[in-house]
Order: sequence, then structure tokens, then C-alpha cells
Amino acid sequence: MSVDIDSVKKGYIVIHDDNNRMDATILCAIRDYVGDIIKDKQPIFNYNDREVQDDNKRFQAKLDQRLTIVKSIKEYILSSIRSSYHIGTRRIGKMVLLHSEAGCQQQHWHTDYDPDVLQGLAELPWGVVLAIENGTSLDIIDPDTREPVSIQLLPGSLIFFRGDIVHAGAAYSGPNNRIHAYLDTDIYRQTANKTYLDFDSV
Ligand SMILES: O=C(O)CCC(=O)C(=O)O
Repeated sequence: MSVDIDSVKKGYIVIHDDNNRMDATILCAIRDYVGDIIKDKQPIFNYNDREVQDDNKRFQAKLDQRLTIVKSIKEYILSSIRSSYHIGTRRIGKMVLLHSEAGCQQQHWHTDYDPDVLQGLAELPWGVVLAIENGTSLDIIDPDTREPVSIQLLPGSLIFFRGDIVHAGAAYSGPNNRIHAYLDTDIYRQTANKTYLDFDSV
């Protein structure tokens, strides 16, 4: 795996699976599982004030962490981050499948954790997006330049981002599935389905 080391200083870590740690067998098993749970998908917020208020083209379905396949995904995520970062008390909390339909708009810029609460914490929680299909991306606001950056991820690659990093689910011209998980700390667990909109980013 290779790490975009510059990104670490900025509060996000992109890890590319360039030696295929996530092999074809596990990718197939994940895609089979995704096929099973996608029927339980629920729309999530896709508020976007530049286009439409909510296009209902972004969905999530909860992953069942008792299942072997989900345990393997969890272990893959944790071993990837541990190879380049000390994770402290962080643990994987909720894990979901994210599904975008063709034509899904970019989300409004937001954080998944309350920026006011984060300010007082020594150890920040992180979010992670794991690609399982080609064409996966995540838009983030680079904290140094305040400019939007589109992070492209091939299957098996991940982006970890600190809880205060402003981000938005990308727009998709075709259907896309990906995994999203929260690395909560002992002190701060993500509140399910709660996001904090950022109106300073455009
Ligand atoms: O759709 C995505 O890839 C990211 C979604 C996201 O950031 C969220 O719903 O909080």
C-alpha cells in the first residue's frame, strides 16, 4: 500500500492499494454482500443549494458487524490505517454501504462530527471511505488552501479524514457503491445520521 504522506499533515490520509492487498476474492465477497443489503437502502441527505434541495439519489444501508465479511472489511480498514498512523483509542463505530444513483449531485459541504465539540478534544475522531468499485471519489476542502480537492479512489483504496475536515460526497454520473465508516474515540462517538453543514465552503 502507498500513502500520500503530504496529506497526513493536512488531516487526511489517502492510502492506495497498489499491491492488491484487497484481492479479487474478497472484493467479490464484498460485492455479493452489497448486492444483498442494497435492498434495505435508505435515502440520506443530499442537500445541495446550487442545484436541487435533495435529489434522493444518495442512499445508505447499515453493515452488520457480526458477519464474517464485515469483520474482514473492518480488519482491512484498521490494518491500513495502523500502517501509517497511531490510532490511539479510536475504534470503528457505525459502518455503512453508500450508494449513489446515476446523476447523484455533490452533497453540501459538511463535517460528520460537531466542530464545536471537536475544538476541545485532544484526540479527534476520523471518518473513512473505502472504494470497492472504480470511479469512487470524495470531495474535501484542503485545510491549507481552503480549495476543494477531488480524491479519486480505486477499489481497495481508502481515504481517512479527521473529524474536522470539511467534505462532501461526490457527484456521480453512474451508479457507485462504497463503504463509509466512523473511527470514533472513547470520548466522542458519531451521532447516527447527523451532519454539520459548512456554509463557508463553496
Ligand atoms: O457519499 C459519500 O461518498 C460520502 C457521504 C458523506 O460524507 C456523508 O453522508 O456524511
